[in-house]
Amino acid sequence: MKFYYAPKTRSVRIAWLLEEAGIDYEIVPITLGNPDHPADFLAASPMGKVPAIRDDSTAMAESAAICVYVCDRYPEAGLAPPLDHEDRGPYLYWTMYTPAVIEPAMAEKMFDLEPNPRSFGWGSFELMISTLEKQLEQGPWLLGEAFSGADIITGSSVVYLQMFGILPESEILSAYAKRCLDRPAYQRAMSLDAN
Ligand SMILES: N[C@@H](CCC(=O)N[C@@H](CS)C(=O)NCC(=O)O)C(=O)O
Repeated sequence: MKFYYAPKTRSVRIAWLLEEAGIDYEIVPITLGNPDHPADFLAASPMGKVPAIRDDSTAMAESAAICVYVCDRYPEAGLAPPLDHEDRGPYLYWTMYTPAVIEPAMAEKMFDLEPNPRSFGWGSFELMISTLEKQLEQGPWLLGEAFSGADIITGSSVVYLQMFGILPESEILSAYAKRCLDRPAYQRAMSLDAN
């Protein structure tokens, strides 16, 4: 698998995913802001954004989409409930929670937008946090005892919220971020940034 990567970006999510899944990958370093990206990268990522991958004939970007693809394509990694499992719906919901809810809510917070929970598709920053907190009350993971791809996408976002200093005080969410960071695969993913 080719992994289009840039350090200190959302690429860490996919590095974490590939490390958890035990998939061999070749890093293709991408220089952000370069007006002349390689054609094979742009074919995978039309907006020129990382992370992106190429796996045989499949080329794609968008971290949550990559996560769903990899977990389904490599089921032996055990990172996604099967199609007919009762956790499949919650797994997809919490994987998509990052692009659909957390990231727009982060923009609301960081750019000081007036909250409008009924009109904004992401609800509001506060609602995003309280909904996540409620889901993780039991834990340890979003689906309970089973760690899944949803924790990679949404767990990495909770780590980002903490890094950006906008994670409200929450024992539940801080403990969840720590559980994610403590995973050896996350550590290996982060060590790529150090190289
Ligand atoms: N929704 C995308 C966001 C990707 C994204 O915005 N990546 C940033 C790096 S964190 C990027 O490539 N920015 C470069 C640019 O826009 O030129 C995902 O989750 O994969």
